[in-house]
Amino acid sequence: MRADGSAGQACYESVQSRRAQGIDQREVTSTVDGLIQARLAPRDGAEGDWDIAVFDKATGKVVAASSALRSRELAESFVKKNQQLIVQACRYSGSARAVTVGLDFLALTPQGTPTGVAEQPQRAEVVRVETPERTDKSKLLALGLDVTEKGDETGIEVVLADDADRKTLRDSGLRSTVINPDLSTTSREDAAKDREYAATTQTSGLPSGRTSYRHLYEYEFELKELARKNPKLVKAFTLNHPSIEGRDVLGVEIATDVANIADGKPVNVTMGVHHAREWPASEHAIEWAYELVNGYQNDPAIKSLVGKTRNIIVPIVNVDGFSISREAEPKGDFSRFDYEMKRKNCKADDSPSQFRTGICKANPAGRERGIDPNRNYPTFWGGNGASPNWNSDTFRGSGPFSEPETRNIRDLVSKRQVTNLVTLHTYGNLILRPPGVAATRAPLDEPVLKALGDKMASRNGYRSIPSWGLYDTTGTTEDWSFWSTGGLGYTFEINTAGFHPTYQNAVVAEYTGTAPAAGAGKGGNRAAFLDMLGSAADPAAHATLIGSAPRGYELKLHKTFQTPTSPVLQPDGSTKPPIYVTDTLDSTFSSTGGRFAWSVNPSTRPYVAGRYGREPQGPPQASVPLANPAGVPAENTQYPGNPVSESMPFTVKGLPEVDNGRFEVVVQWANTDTDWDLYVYNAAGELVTSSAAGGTNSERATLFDPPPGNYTAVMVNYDQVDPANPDDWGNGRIEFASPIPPTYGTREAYTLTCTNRIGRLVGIADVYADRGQTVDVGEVCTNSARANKQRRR
Ligand code: 0X9
Ligand code: ZN
Repeated sequence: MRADGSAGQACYESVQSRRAQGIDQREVTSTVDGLIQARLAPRDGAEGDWDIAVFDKATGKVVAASSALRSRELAESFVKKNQQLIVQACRYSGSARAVTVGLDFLALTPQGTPTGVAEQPQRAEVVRVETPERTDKSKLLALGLDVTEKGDETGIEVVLADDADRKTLRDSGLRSTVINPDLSTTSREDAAKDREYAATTQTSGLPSGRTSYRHLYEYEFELKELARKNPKLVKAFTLNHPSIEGRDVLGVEIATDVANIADGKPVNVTMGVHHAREWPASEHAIEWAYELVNGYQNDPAIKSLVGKTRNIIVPIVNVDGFSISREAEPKGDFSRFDYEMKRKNCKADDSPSQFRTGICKANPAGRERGIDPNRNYPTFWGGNGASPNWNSDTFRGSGPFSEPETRNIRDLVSKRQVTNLVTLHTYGNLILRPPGVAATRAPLDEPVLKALGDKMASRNGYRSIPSWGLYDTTGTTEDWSFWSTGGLGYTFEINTAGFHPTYQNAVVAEYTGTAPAAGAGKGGNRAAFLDMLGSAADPAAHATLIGSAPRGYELKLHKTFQTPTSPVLQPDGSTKPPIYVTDTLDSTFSSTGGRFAWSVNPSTRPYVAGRYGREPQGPPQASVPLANPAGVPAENTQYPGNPVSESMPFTVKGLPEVDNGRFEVVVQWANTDTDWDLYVYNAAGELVTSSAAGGTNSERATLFDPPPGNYTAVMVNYDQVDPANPDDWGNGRIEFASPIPPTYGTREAYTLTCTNRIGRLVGIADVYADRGQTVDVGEVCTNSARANKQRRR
């Protein structure tokens, strides 16, 4: 197709006149009941920016579209046999007058699979599984069910897609209660509410005013429009690696004088949709882009923060998955062919051969195809908390960074000084910080990470906890970015109602901090993101290099290191040695002459810096016996709904007398078929820890760093073999232990080099910089710099 001028408009908006500037069209008739794929490719090497849209001729409604930054587009959606279609190509900008269009039609069976008959969809439900102990969590995770992030100390919500899942859970012996008996109905109701909201609402309170979940092509177009309308402030860019299906992945950078990416300002990254079905994640990310652009014009506080930082926003990391989920028929039944609930990417290489065929939207493995991009990063990769099985929702992939999605983020984070990073997910109302694995222990930066996480949580009403607090995960985004670069990284789990509940609740209310969001009246995610931006702008939260360099000289910071993955768990339960992954960090500062300040991450990787802990300031408290009151309370499986139980007060002392790193409440009884459960409350009546295992003859509830004060242990008689002859608990006691001291590892340096205007190396130095530190590297562009710097050690 060809066009002489550019249209500069949204190709998907409407069918244009054939004569309109920058437009070309073809009419085609679908040969199938199935899918259309319309691709654009550059012609004769001329790139430019062309977009594509496919319309239903009868109604003029858009069927599929794609609007990325170059002329490599894939528009894909469902069509009916003999449907009349208009394929419209639009020249958005650039000098390419022609572009190549390719159309494919793919027949599908009614079940949405190209090869066979789909199994009957079954009832999908959400249950809350009681996991009072970490061992219960491990047991649950080993079942391979679809575990959500909605949970707390004693339980977690799990999606059961079918009878097989129900049987798996039943056979495990874990206790559960139904939260939502029919997800499919909820999904359809939510879609209807979304249509109603969009039809009756002119503009929402969001920065963009948007009222409905965007399509991939809308994200793409809006990002480039933000850049076109604000050329000095916003730059849209294509990440390095196209997706498996060949889509470009887009981001925007927002900064004063945006083109000058080597100006030394700290970089704040916000991204969404590693997981296809988590649509609110990308909505919050793109709204944040609008927030910064609007705020730069209208809000002096935001303008000031934007002026001190560079902001990168990648709303959709997993574009293939998102497109499929967003364009799918809403089923919400979590069956294999429920593409709406797809989580992973589209890689098929690791599947058995019969599942390696077909395009992602129509393949025999359905939504089970692909790799979980949030298990594919190298840090702790291959350990517990990810699956080695191709069809698991947490499949880790064939190796660390095997996927284009994770490589894109790797390239971004390795080439810039990303001091702050938020990766958005749904759901659970959580702000999670590293580490994802309990055994790793907290980093030395724990107080910094916790303080910022807690501050953001005070805005959106989420719980701020270390990631492992819910359950172990390995190979996640910020576990790599934080432990390898020192940039402060968090996962947000937005909303509590599901992966993409109603737009009004999960996006508008949650972003703006209005009812019914947990952050109502507190500022919402908008305010949490502003806190993150404030942290990026705060030199105390990262490190700063100062010195002087002639105009036009380039400073480079370089670091190469290796990090082992976890020992690699195999599907048969055996373990192979860890893989050593080499990371190379390279960033650039471009001198404008004279004194400079360059905001950077600490030179020592948190991974080798040490682990957080506390030196004991005194001995631990002596063990306290827990006396069993007379009698045995009646059996009670409904606690705390039914309060029947036994309560035993105890007191925890503090400094200067004792220093408790933790306490454990321990109780025992005779028979493992008897079941007592243990709950511990503080003086304010808050549950602080619990232990409610089944199949044991003891319970053990732990609280770390317990504040001194009065506590109450509560024993609930969950089950007796012979209630007439009860097996009472005994030997109750509170045991105390000292805090674990911190450990200190090694320090690492950056290699700082300076090249002059013709690219010759004129200075080199090792630079050590800690968090919060400002390090003067002096006249680094003179040859004596190396000697100077080495003395500084
Ligand atoms: O599992 C994930 O990748 C994230 N949760 S989600 O439900 N959005 O898929 C969170 C990972 C970090 N969480 C834990 N370590 N628990
Ligand atoms: Zn997620």
